[in-house]
Order: sequence, then structure tokens, then C-alpha cells
Amino acid sequence: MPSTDDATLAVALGANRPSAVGWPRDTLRAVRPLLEAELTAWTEQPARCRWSELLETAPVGPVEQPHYLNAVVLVDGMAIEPTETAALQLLDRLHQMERQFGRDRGQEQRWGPRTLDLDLLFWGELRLEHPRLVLPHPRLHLRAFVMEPLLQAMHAAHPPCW
Ligand code: PH2
Ligand code: MG
Ligand code: MG
Repeated sequence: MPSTDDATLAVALGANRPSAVGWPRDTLRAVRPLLEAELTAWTEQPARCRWSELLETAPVGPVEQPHYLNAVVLVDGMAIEPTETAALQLLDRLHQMERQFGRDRGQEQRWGPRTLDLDLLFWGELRLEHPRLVLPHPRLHLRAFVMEPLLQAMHAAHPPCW
């Protein structure tokens, strides 16, 4: 079984509203190579990514909304060490990608529908209690829509076909 190394980075992806590129499936298909390219540009070396399948999941939260598509990517052998500064830089880059796909944080409800959500789950053993970012993600273990694709990504032997 492929292992999770000391400084593996984990990012959760979710979408349940159409974006400019199409339905959530189209959005996540478009995001996959862009996220890999973004990580490669940031660390200045090719990102070694392990992707889960795309999972259709029932929405969690108080707001009535469409089903989500969720996925998780694990990134191994990052050339940048996990630190608070680096994690906040990465968060900014993920938020920038969310905006690229039409996300407007000013307009949305907490737990409400979104065109693209990119959440940092953990980065090696980094522990962070920053107003903008808590790591490991404090609700990671409570969410099947995160745990299920996370385990899939951990077990992934080949890139999935989506
Ligand atoms: N994200 C939310 C709220 N509820 N439910 C599912 N199934 N998947 C999500 O990604 C999700 C959610 C807010 O980020
Ligand atoms: Mg989220
Ligand atoms: Mg988020």
C-alpha cells in the first residue's frame, strides 16, 4: 500500500453549484490539472499527487442545497517545509483558485452551496491555530465526505479516470 510520508499535504475539494466551466463535475475536472500546476509552480518541482475518485455526497449542514461532488488529493514529497507562513501562502493560492471558479465568499452562507471549495486538511504534522486556518482541519474526522475520499486517495495505486 502506498504510504503517507511525513509531510504529506491533503486538500479536500467540493462543489455543488455550476461554475463558468459547467456542472460541479466539469469544475473539478478543470481544477485537477490546475491545482497540480499551481503546486508545481509554488514548490518549483512537479507535484506528486494521489487523487481519490469523485464522490457524490449528501449535503451536510443546515441549509437545503444540492448534492456535492467531493474528492481529496494527497501531495507527497513537497519541496516546501510545512510552516505557518507556507500554509497561509498556500491557503491564499487555494482561495485565489476558488475565486477563479466564481466563488464569492462575501455572498455565501456558512455551509451553503458553492461553485468550488478547496480545504486544507493537514500538512504533515503541522499544528496551527491561526484565525485564518486551523490544522489539522478540526472537523476532518466528523465528515464522511472527507474521510471516504481521503482513504481512497491513501490507497490509490493509479490516477483515477475522471
Ligand atoms: N461542504 C460544505 C457544507 N456541506 N456537504 C458535503 N456533502 N460536501 C461538502 O463538501 C460540504 C457539505 C461547506 O464547505
Ligand atoms: Mg469545506
Ligand atoms: Mg472551505
